[in-house]
Amino acid sequence: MSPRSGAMSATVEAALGLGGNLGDVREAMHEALASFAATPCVALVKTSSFYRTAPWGPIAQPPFLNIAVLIRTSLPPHRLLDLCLAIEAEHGRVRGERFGPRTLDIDILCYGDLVLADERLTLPHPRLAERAFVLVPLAEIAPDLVIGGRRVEDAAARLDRSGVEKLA
Ligand code: PH2
Ligand code: MG
Ligand code: MG
Repeated sequence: MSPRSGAMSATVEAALGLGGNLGDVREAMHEALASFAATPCVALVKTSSFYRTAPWGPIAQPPFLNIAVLIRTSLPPHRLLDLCLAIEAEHGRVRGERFGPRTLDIDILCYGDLVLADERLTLPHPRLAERAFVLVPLAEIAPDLVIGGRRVEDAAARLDRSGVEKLA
């Protein structure tokens, strides 16, 4: 079968974390999901509920909206990163302060079992294990997924989830 025959070959399951706290983040996330779904080499598998989450990190800022998404993709990891950055840019993302407020952040949490670290990308995401705003939404859609040797649901259970509120 030729690689142009339509079906995605050699796909990998990847998990993405989306977050934002500036502007209409819910709308930005719906549009981002539509952009992923419209990309030929990407299929949406599952999307979590929306969560309102207390800001994590050293900066005082408004609460975030966070979701997790499972996709299947035939894009190699750095092309998937390019796609995530392009979708962020469509939503007015201006790279400001590290860990600071943003319209839409799209992080690759894991890409199959791939372990990788270069100047652009570290997989699995290096701060996953300490972030309830990532692991609680991800545990909703992929409790049995194993990242870095630990089930997502078990990793989420170790964290203080008091700042993470599932929205209706
Ligand atoms: N993203 C950050 C910094 N802090 N806090 C929450 N609750 N959610 C986020 O998505 C988030 C954050 C930088 O990527
Ligand atoms: Mg982030
Ligand atoms: Mg990011």
